[in-house]
Amino acid sequence: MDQEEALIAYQIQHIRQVALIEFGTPFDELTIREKAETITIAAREIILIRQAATKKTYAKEKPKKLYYLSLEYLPGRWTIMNIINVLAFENFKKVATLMNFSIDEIEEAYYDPALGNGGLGRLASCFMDSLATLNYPATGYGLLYEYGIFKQEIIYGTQIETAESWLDRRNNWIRYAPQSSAKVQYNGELRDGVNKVGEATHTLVNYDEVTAQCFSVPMVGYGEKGSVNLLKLFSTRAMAKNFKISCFSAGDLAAATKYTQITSVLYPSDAVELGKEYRLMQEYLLVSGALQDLFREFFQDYNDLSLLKEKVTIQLNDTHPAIACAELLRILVRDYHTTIPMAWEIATHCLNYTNHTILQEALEKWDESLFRRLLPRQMKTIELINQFVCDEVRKNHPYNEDLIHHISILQDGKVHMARLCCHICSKINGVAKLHSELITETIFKDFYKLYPQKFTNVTNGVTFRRWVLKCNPLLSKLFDDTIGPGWVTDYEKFVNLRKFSDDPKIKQRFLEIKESNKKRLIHYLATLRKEREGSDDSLWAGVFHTNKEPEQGIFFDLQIKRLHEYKRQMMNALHLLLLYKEIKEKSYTPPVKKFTLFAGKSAASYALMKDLIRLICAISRHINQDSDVSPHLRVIFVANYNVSLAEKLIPAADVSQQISTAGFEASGTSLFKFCLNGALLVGTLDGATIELKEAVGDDSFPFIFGATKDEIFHKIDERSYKPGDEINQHPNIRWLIETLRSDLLATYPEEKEAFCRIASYLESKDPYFTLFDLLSYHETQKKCLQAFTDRDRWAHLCLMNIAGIGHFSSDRSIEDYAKNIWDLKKVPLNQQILEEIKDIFVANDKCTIDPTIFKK
Ligand code: F58
Repeated sequence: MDQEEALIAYQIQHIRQVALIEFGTPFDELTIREKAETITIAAREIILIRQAATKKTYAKEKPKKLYYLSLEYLPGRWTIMNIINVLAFENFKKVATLMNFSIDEIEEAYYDPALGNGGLGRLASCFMDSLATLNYPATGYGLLYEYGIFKQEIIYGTQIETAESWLDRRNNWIRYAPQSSAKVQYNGELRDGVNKVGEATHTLVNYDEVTAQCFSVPMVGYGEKGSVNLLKLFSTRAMAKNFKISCFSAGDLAAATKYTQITSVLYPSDAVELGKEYRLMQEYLLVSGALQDLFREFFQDYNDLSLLKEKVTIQLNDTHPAIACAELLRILVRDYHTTIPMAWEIATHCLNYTNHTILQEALEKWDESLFRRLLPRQMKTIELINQFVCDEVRKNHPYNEDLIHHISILQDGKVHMARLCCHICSKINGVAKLHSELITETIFKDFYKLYPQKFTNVTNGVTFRRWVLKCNPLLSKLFDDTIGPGWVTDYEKFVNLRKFSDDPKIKQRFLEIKESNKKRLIHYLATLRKEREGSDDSLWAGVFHTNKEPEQGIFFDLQIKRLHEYKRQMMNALHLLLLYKEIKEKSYTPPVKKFTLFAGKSAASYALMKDLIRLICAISRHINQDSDVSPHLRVIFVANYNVSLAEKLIPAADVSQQISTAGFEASGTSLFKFCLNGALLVGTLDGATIELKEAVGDDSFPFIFGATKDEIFHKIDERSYKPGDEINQHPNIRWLIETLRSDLLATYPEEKEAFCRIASYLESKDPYFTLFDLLSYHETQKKCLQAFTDRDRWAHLCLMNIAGIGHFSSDRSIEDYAKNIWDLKKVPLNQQILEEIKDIFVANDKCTIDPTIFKK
């Protein structure tokens, strides 16, 4: 038996052993779910070894550490990704064959961790991957929501939200971490006091105390040298102390479970008072838990608080954890007896803030009264901070109360969280160049005047490990064979793909890979339908096929992202209606068959976007059933978009739609995943598209259209945009509005009402310039179909696009943060420590290898 065979034999035996220990049943007799758990537990061994070695390495080196605070993560499934990251996947495939299980089934056995809404949460997860891969000492903090983002079902074209109980089944990657659990106080009254150096302090009495139990998940870096950092998630659920039995005895179950419920749901609706209170409770739970853990770790290594500045950096992912700005100051003065100037010095050095949007409605503001009642100490601290910063500003800008009005953290009965961040944080970054510029000109204009040195940019990126290595093995192999396998961790290698963009064999191979990914996707969608509806007929009616075999050469056009007005799925829907009209009237015949696929969730309370889902589904139904149009065009809406679905959709795309109103998409991140998987971008000059275009080169980026940010902002400032003018000037647009109000698409009254609402909205407001950009969009889409017919040129363009993607690896983003914001150094995993820990495992391993294993 050679070394590789011995390893495989060991792994098989290990899996069999785990099956017996965990389930008391031989592996072959387990259910798929049990098999998946068994494999997870077996795979965990090497990861726990690396985790222990990482911890010991950090303990030895005592490096500066990053504490990343985010209310959201969207990690995607862990098991297969982790196996890939520890370089065990090739062997694992052989194990799967020998043990007769399907890797896909194992992957599907777990639910997606549903801990985030969209881009912001997914970005946090890409960053966790890169931090571990690049050996940066970092811990992520978040919440373990019982019900994460809702599960979306589409029933008769309507979005129905159901609770996603992703944690129902146990997940073996999540482990209780009692040493990081924390006590968190809410409500109560303040008693004045002084600390040991005479600074005024406030002590809380008569408060409610909640235990935040901590659970940790290994964040597994890629490759032989990857570190294993931790993601620590707090939960209040299963803690007996959090259940107020006295309230229960008095007949008030709601009061009894008030604190066990804090982490029940991801961002509960903020439309009602209770919702707001829960959200604020969640935010403080995370902040308090994380900061307590941070100090615990710090005092394990040091006893001098003046070192905190050198040893700790904290990143706030949006303002959701902004209370940390007040809490860090408060803890330093109240619990660690620093002077206020020293606390200020530390906090303003350690904290940093990333902004993800310029949308006013997304900037967090809390009612002062609620804040004061729930978090009296933090409110007191904010008042002191505000007094201080306003005094300072008044000193430097006398008689300028207008400025104070704009920068005061407390204004009009609200606590402005972004303003708190701007005053306290050391660095404030946007997520793409355009966005970082825009925040200094719009929402943070006054702060930019006060603190220009704080503002910087870090353009987003995505991890190439999940977003091509895992989800697109065929294309990954093509990269191995062209630019060499180093691309997985060396994003700069991608430029070398330019050399292959004119190589006929490579182009042909690229096209074949795309075709095969499309086929794989269609088969997957068909099985989904079958599972949900008992029959896959409706799916096959929705896609191009011959006898339930996907047709070849179809153009796949994807728009997959959260539904929002500014993302303008509406414009895509209207474009499809126009296309329908032209095909029906025979004024235009698409040069290639086009398959448009939408996916994305709408916030439960976002009525207009729920109407839009109805519209897209109605358009889909109408087009797919029309015998004149459906031979050329098909449209489907795929329910319940999440990370795992994205992994299946993106490798099959020919183009992606990045068509936001210029200026409103801070960055976007799916554009990078599409590009990496060889899809071209149809879009506006917005967010990171501008930088991607620059990196790829204009000639290879031909499908840009629409108004620029300057045009849009000019029109907004002048209030000069009148959607009615578009309707009057363009018969096609008029036709669209009339069609929405007609009986063409609607099949029942609710649909008719929804489409009429959309028509009125477009006609009277159209705040995101849908009608304004629509016609140039429509033409660009047609140009795109035409371009697709030249297969050779298309393949060349795709390869040129991939060659430009390197810069948009989250590894590069993390290097930028490390250098420009965190001043963080890499700490390579100590190989001697790793070997020592491995030895302990081997010495205690009772598993003997059965030499006949390959013969059975
Ligand atoms: C997104 N924001 C941006 N927010 O929209 C996107 O352009 C950017 O690429 C991405 O962040 C990463 O920087 C985003 O996802 C949310 O999901 C918020 C969650 C909390 C409520 C408001 C939306």
